[in-house]
Amino acid sequence: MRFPENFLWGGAVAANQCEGAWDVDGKGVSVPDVITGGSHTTPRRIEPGMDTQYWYPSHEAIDFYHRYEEDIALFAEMGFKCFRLSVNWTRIFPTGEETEPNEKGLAFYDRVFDCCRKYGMEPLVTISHYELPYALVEKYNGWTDRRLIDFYMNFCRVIFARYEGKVRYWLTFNEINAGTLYTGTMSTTNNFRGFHGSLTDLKDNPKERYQALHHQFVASARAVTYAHENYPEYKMGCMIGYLGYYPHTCSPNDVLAAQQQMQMVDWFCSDVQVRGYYPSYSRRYFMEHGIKIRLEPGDEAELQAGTVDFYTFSYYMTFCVSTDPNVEATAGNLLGGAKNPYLKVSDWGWQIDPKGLRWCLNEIYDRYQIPVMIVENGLGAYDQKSEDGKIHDDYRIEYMRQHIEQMAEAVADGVELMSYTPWGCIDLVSLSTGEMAKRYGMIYVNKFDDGTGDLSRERKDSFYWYKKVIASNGEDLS
Ligand code: BGP
Repeated sequence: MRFPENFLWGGAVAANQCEGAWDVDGKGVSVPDVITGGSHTTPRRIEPGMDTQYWYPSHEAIDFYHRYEEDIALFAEMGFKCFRLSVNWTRIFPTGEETEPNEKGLAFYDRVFDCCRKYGMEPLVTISHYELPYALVEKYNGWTDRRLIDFYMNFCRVIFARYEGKVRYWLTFNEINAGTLYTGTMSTTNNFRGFHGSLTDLKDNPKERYQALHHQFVASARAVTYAHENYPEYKMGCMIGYLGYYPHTCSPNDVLAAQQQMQMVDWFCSDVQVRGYYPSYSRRYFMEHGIKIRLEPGDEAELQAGTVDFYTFSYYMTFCVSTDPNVEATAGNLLGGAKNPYLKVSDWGWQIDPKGLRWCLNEIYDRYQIPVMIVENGLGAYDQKSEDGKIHDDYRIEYMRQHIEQMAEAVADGVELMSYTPWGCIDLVSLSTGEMAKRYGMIYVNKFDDGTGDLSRERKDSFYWYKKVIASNGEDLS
């Protein structure tokens, strides 16, 4: 067997990209609820006015809130052993500051986790996946304010207690390293108080961003320590949006530039969360960029105490790094980079690099020596129905086959890989563009960017293929 016997095959979603029901059963307004839909060519906008001229894709999304039973039954039919999802903070604490949680929100996730358990599926729960009560942006400027650590801990304490016995694996923040990039302002650090307009006009403030990120590190460490002390069966993980960087040429300048990029984008956050302290290279980076992070007494001890049990990451692409400003660029989810002439790109211009996955897995495991999970991977593509009314997504099957082959190689290399949960196992709203047209699913959802569609679900060819892969524990990739 190429994969361990108890390997967790499954799929991944995030609350704000699939649930819809944005104002149902006491739910508050979350950051994604104020972000409009865009496209390949039109940037998304932050428009908290809820202006009817705009389309807000999270409001209905794919209505997982009302259709979770059907969806989880379909996942079970594929044979999922694991389902990664997130808890929407504003279902539990609508503004983030309430002292009592919203019972209807808690009850929803009870139903969802019970449904997973019914099919023997292990829930893997992201506590915060690119969402925050919008009220905390207006009042505190997002994570720049240290008081958010307390609000986050209230949230954690409530969900840890409520879902004991139903959930074992928790991730503190989705792609926490997005906070090292300007795009993190919208998605994770949420320091955009008072702003409305196109995301391309959102001003970057790295000093604020890194301070906000520090608060997330402390929040993550505190949640990990609290979980370890109170729920010994809980396993706590970090989650990194991993972007592999190759030097564009063998010029030492490019090699060093690639190394520095890897340090600050890929390793910095997990070095803090896995090792428990700020890495030495970050000191120079902060000094040279005029960034001074305010640490309170006790922060360092908390970071040291609250290290994670396992490492998880998303993997979509790799880039090249060049010191030549004229090289051709290519697109990405968190950041772009220099184009790699050896790689093909997706419909959205993301470079496809299965072997890069093996390389990343080896780098990660060599560095940390703790279990690793691939919690996102997949191909966003335009799916067209064929004459027979079906989606024959052989391109997606090919993408997954090649990546799973490289996972098997990495396991043979000695990497302790626990799971594979490809992103958007059911079509959902895209993070970067807000589109439905960018589909990742093995299950098609009849929903379109003009708001039409009856939300019905259909199996794509990849559905049957992945079912076979899971049934054979990754042996049959034909
Ligand atoms: C990751 C996010 C996900 C997801 C994915 C695909 O960065 O964690 O939420 O959306 O990227 O990106 P997109 O939806 O932009 O295609």
